[in-house]
Amino acid sequence: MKKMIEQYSRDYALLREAVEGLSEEELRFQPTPGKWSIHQIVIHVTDSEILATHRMKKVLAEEEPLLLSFDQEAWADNLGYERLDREQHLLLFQMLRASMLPLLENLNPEQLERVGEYPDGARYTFKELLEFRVQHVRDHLAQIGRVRQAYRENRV
Ligand code: NI
Repeated sequence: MKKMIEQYSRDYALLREAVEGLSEEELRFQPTPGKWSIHQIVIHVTDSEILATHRMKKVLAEEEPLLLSFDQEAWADNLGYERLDREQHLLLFQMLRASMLPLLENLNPEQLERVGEYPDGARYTFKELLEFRVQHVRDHLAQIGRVRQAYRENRV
């Protein structure tokens, strides 16, 4: 659990590192029409974190609460991710993660096993929701790597 919390608290630095020093052209590059740019990925990661932080708090605070997911493509399309401020979203991600640390550092084993349920009946423990958070950033860091590769190939 200690390792999981360490990873959780390191993700902001990894995300920051992944975009640091890239040109605006590279950050805005879309590998194919409809595929997210690195800029859009950063906004998505933060929006996802807002909702997931809410879910994690619900599971800790309420008895088997209802969990809701979001239509990520609709959010990216209809909220004008292009126009949103990347720096603000990076800082928001940092604050969301940092604000959860006092909770995470004081969890007892029973709290880790608390459960929330999605409308389709899928049930997840707090521990699983936390693991998904670390995995989510890992997946999108890999995606950022692939977009950078496509950008380099596109330029030659
Ligand atoms: Ni995602």
